[in-house]
This record gives sequence, structure tokens and C-alpha cells, in this order.
Amino acid sequence: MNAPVPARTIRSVCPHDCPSVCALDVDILADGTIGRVRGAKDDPYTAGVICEKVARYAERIHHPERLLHPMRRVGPKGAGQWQAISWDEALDEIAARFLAVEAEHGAESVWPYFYAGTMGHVHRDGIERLRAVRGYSHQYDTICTGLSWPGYIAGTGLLGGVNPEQMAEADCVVIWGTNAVHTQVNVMTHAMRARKQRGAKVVAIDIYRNATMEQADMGLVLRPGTDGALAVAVMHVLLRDGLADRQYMAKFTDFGPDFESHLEARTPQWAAEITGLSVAEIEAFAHLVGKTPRTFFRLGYGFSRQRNGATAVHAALCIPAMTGAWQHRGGGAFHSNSGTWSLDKSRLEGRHLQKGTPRILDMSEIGPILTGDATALQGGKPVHAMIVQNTNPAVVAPDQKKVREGLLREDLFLVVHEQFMTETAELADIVLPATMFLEHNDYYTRGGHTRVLYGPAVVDAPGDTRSNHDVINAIALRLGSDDPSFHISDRDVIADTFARSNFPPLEEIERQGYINRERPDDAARFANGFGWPDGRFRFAPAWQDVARKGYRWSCDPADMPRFADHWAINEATDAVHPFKLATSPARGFLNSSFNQTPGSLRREGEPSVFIHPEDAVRLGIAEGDAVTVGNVRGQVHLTARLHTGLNTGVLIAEGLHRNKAHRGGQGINMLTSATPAPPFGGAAFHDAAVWIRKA
Ligand SMILES: Nc1nc2c(c(=O)[nH]1)N[C@H]1C(S)=C(S)[C@@H](COP(=O)(O)OP(=O)(O)OC[C@H]3O[C@@H](n4cnc5c(=O)[nH]c(N)nc54)[C@H](O)[C@@H]3O)O[C@H]1N2
Ligand SMILES: Nc1nc2c(c(=O)[nH]1)N[C@H]1C(S)=C(S)[C@@H](COP(=O)(O)OP(=O)(O)OC[C@H]3O[C@@H](n4cnc5c(=O)[nH]c(N)nc54)[C@H](O)[C@@H]3O)O[C@H]1N2
Ligand code: SF4
Ligand SMILES: [Mo]
Repeated sequence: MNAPVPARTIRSVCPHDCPSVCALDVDILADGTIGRVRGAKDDPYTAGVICEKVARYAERIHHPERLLHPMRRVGPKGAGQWQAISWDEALDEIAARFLAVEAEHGAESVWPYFYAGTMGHVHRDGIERLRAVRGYSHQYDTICTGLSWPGYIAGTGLLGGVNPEQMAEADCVVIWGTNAVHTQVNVMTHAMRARKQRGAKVVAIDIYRNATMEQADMGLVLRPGTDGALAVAVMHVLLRDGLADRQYMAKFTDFGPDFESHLEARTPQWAAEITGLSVAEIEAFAHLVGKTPRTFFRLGYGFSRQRNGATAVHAALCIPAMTGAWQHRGGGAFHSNSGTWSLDKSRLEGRHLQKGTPRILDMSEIGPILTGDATALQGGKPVHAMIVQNTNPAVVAPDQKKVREGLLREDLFLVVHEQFMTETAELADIVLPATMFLEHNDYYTRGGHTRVLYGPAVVDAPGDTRSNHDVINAIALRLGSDDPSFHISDRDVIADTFARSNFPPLEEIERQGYINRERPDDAARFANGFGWPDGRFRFAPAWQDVARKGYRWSCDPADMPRFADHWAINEATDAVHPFKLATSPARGFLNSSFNQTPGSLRREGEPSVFIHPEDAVRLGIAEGDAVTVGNVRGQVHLTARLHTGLNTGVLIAEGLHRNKAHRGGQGINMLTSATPAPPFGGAAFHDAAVWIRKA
């Protein structure tokens, strides 16, 4: 069948939480529905390529299960009995219940909770205005970037790096701890350009032979949580074999005799024991990056989701500082540009409205917080009311047993604003229907390239759906605030934010679709010095200085290793829990988003776990067997898939499927820990010691 002829094609932006921030061309059909979605060819980073799940967006935006009306729970919590209500009824009830909780328990007992369902700043961060004006508990954003960002900043002093489009000009691209084929397909576009045009070598470093490694020239499959050991051994070899750029280090880093003697014991033999790699593999990798000046290190999030992830990211980042790769076009490192936008969001987030200095609760600890853990509550009162936007904690948050138990508390009033009846929405008292990105105006950034993009409202919002911005404003007005920021439109907030940030006017950005925030190349590669006052990259991180950039300690600062190193603090295996489990990303889902679209469900099939055939044989497990994986936190039912591309003793469950998609209804985060990782918190999603047996 031929695709229908579109009435028009509009420029938009993918709103989802993926570093690529693709510019989209969206066909709008004569009946107002959307047709094909394509990657914009004229956007230099998108370069005409997007992932399958967003190419099929018509499945999501016109999904028959979209929430269209506000609803009130009528039966017991989580029983799925609802009554449709009007917006006025819903908003009145929310205001009354929030005010009652404020009066009885204090404003800090209300905890607005959000994450990155949409990455548009207006509809993501506007919830901060409500929090500020009422003095509600704050949220410490740790769930995704709490480990990797501090790890990167510890070295460079600034969260920014070489324009990732320059990967195409590299002679070697190291894709470290990111399954880019699944999670940010555009990395592959530019890495493959380098290979095609320059014969560049592509290296992938992961804990299993994933889809990205299948496309690489060199694949290093190490044991989970051992990247720090690989990195310091690589540096040992660089120094040993005369491949370190000592001149560069003398000028641009804190390199000195203490660090050099620290590395003396970090031999490839030592690292081989820890990583499971061979000495030859470690040396070959060190020689490749040591002899290829234009080596681009694309550092992902995956290896930061180990308990020692912050130090691992820092250790990997040290390699280009030792080879001097930063000096060469096509060389250097990149993790995220999120530190480079210079956006003034003070109005958008309502900083002028802030009442008092409320406690800041760690979003990754939502389970312990809602089940009354005194440390997680910082000695304060329990949470009695929440409004949740843009996130699905019942599936995505660690220590799922506690999350669910907490969300089900009878004395918690839970409002969930959603596009679908997620497993979080199912536990709510009031469910509110939300618009999607083509139905509201917003601007978007993510760390993956250099542009800020604009996405306009282009189709009608279905049913009674309302945008996050409108809902936050309506609640604030009901609660008695009359600040002008609660009266203006999403478009006005964008125009105001751009004006405050000294960006070009919105009209100009609207015409062009984006604004380029690329920094001059020499600044991006720290050619005039790194982000610390002395301009030097730090092989010996001063974590206290990182803390001052907005982080809070989750460990004793004295416990931090002095230099880049392997830090053996991950969940230890033992006789009962002999396996390490990682919960790597599935291609068809984006976290828990798309877990209701037909194309994604077809692609992902049933929730499964990769196990090495030797382990499987030993445990009497065959391909396709029903298995149970468990630890002290809980148990999950999965289907076994035999995979030779991982170490023995390692299990990989690509997720996040719906909890309900698992036999028994328990999702993979039953097994992950909510204990904040050092130094500043964050969830170690890929670090769980578990057992596995045939079900
Ligand atoms: N299709 C799809 N796309 C996504 C997402 C998704 O769920 N699905 N999630 C989105 C979000 S929110 C984010 S933050 C990004 C994250 O995207 P990435 O930066 O790719 O990070 P992760 O998805 O956590 O994991 C990437 C890889 O790290 C590997 N890994 C785990 N532990 C280790 C380790 O100790 N060492 C090494 N070297 N590798 C390890 C995993 O096996 C996995 O292959 O992707 C976004 N894009
Ligand atoms: N085991 C394990 N758990 C993980 C991870 C992992 O690798 N392994 N990854 C973690 C990471 S990196 C992250 S970032 C978190 C992400 O976790 P979440 O931020 O919860 O991401 P999603 O699962 O995509 O859920 C976003 C929800 O927001 C809704 N939404 C989208 N747009 C809007 C909107 O405009 N308005 C409203 N009201 N709702 C909207 C979507 O329908 C969806 O249900 O998950 C984490 N959880
Ligand atoms: S999810 Fe990522 S790769 Fe897919 S369209 Fe969105 S930004 Fe692009
Ligand atoms: Mo994330």
C-alpha cells in the first residue's frame, strides 16, 4: 500500500530522552493525523537518520490506549476502577488535597516528581514553579546522570567536549559503554562516515557483544564494572611504550611523578585478572589509541551505571589527556554538551517564587522515601502527596518492591499526569491526560550535539488532553498563586527564556528550527585550558570541587580514590549470588516509553536474559527456558537466551518491558538497588549480584 500523500510536512524535534535530539520532518495528513516521520536531512547531526521507534510515531500518537480524560480512582488503589471526571473536578480535588496535606503535615510533605518523558524544557521543568511557590520538597536529579556527569567534570572541569560531528574526521572512534545502535543511532552515522571516508577503526567497549560491537573493528568485552582497571592499564602501557604525550601533559594536566608511580603497578597483567580481557587485547587497544592522534572517545552512560561508575568515567576520560588526542581535529572526547547551553531558566523554573529552603529528596530513592526510610527522608516527615509528570517510576526506578509498596500507601495522595495508563498511573488517585510533543510548543536540548531545537504545536490535542505547562499553571492558580508566570502560554515562556538567555528571538529560531550553540573548536577541545582555575585536566580529581557544582556527598569524601583507578566497591558476588546482572537498553523501547506500541512490542518479544552457554549448561538451562533471577531485593521471571558474546558469570536483561509483561508481574528493577552510589548519588542500574535458576 502506498503511503497517503501528506497535506504538509513540518519540522519538529524528537522529544524523547535520547542524546541525539533528532530534527524531524513530520508528514501531516489531510485529516490532521500524522503520517511518516523522517530524520531531517539538512540537520548536520541527524543527517536524515532516526531510530525505528520514532519513525513509527503514528503508532504512538494515535494509539487507541491514549489517555483522553481526567479520571478518579473509585475502587482500592491499583484495582483499575476509574470514573471519568471533568478538569474542574480534578483540579479542585488536587488543590483541596494538597492544601490539606500542607496544613496537616507541612509543605515539605508534598513532593512533585518528574523526569524526562519529554525533554522540552517548558513542559519538563515548569513543575519547578509549582514546587517553588508552595515550598514543596525538592528533587535531587540523580537517576540518569548522577554518576557520569560528575565523573566527567572531575577531569575536565566542564561538561562539554568536541563537537560529535567531528567523529567523522577521526582515524579511530572509541565507543565506550554506550550501545549507540540502540540508544543514539546517530553516533553510528558519524563513526561510520569516518570508517568509510578515512578508513578509521571503530572500537566498542562493553560487557556483551551488543549491536554496536557487531559493527566495530575491535570489540572489548570486559567484566561489568572494570572499566577503570582497563583505563589505568592502558595508561600504564602508554607510558611504558613511549606513547604518552608528555609535553601535552606538562602543559595541560596535573600529571606528575606520584600519578606515574601509581600507574606502575597497574600492568596489563593486573588488569587482565580484573577485566577478563587478555593482556594482548589491552595492549592492542593501548597501542591503537596511542599511535592514532585523531582518536575520538565517545563516552556513554552505560558504564557509569555501575556503583563505581563515576570513577570509571573519569578514568576512561584520562586516556585522551595522556595521548594528547584533544589537540587534533577529529580527536578528543565527548560525553555531553549539557554544560554549555548558557540558558537562563530562572523564570521558567520560578526561582523568584521560591519559599524557604525545603529539603531535597533523591529521586532514585523514591522507594526508600515512600516506605519511610529515615535517612532517605533526611530525618524529615513522610511524603503524603505527589504529582508525577514525565516519568514512570513504578517501572524505571530502582528497588521496585519498595517503589510499588510506597506508591500504594493509603496515606499517599498520588496524581499522575500521563499519555498512557502506565503502571505508575495505575496506582494513582487522580490520572490526568497529557498532550504529546506535536500538540504543544517547546524547545529542546540534550547533551548529544550542539543545537537547541524548537518544536511547534502542529496537530490538535485529542480528547481533553492538556499540556504539562497548562496543568502546572492551573494547579498553582487553584492553590492561590497569582504570579504572572502561571498566566502565560508555553510559547511566551520560550520567548522569555530565549530573551533572558540572550538567544536570538523566538521568531528567528522558529523560522530556522534551531539555534546553534557550538562553541569555537579550540574552546571545545580545551586548547586554551581545561575548566578548572589552573586550566589543567585532573588525573587526581578534587571531588570537593565537583561537589561545589551542585552535587551532594553520598559517601565520606576520604573514601574516594586519590587518582584515576579501578575502585572495587561494586556489589560482590558470593556463593548464593554468583552472577552479575546488567539491565542494558532494548532497541525498541526508550526506558519504559514505547512499551505499548505494536512495532516495539513485536521487536522486543518477551522479557529475556542473556546467559553464557557454559553457565547455562552447568545450571541445566536451555535456550527459551523459563528462568527466575533473584537477589535479596526480589525475583523476576524471564526467558533464557544463550549468548556467547559475554563473560561467564554475567547476565544481561535488555529492558525495560512492562512489569506486567513478566510472568508474575515483577519488572527488572525488582533486582536493582536504590542505595545512592558514591560520590554524589545515582542508581547503579547495571550492578546487581544475583542468582539464576530454571523456573
Ligand atoms: N532504544 C533505547 N534508546 C535509549 C534508551 C533506551 O532505553 N532504549 N534510553 C535513553 C536514555 S534515558 C539514556 S540516558 C541513554 C543511555 O544510553 P547509553 O549511553 O547507551 O547507556 P546505557 O543504555 O545505560 O548502556 C549502554 C551500554 O553500556 C553497557 N554497560 C553496562 N555496564 C557496563 C560496564 O561496566 N562497562 C561497559 N564498558 N559497558 C557497560 C550496557 O551493556 C549497554 O550496552 O539512551 C537513551 N536511548
Ligand atoms: N533497570 C534499569 N532502569 C532504568 C534504566 C536502566 O538502564 N536500567 N535507565 C534509567 C534512565 S537512564 C532513565 S533516564 C530513567 C527514565 O525513566 P523515565 O523518565 O520514567 O522514562 P520513560 O520510561 O521513558 O517514561 C517517561 C514517561 O513520561 C510520559 N510522557 C512523555 N511525554 C510526556 C508529556 O509531555 N507529559 C507527561 N505528563 N508525560 C509525558 C511517557 O508516556 C512515559 O510514560 O529510567 C532509568 N531506569
Ligand atoms: S529517540 Fe533518539 S534516535 Fe530516535 S528519533 Fe529520538 S532523538 Fe533520534
Ligand atoms: Mo537516561
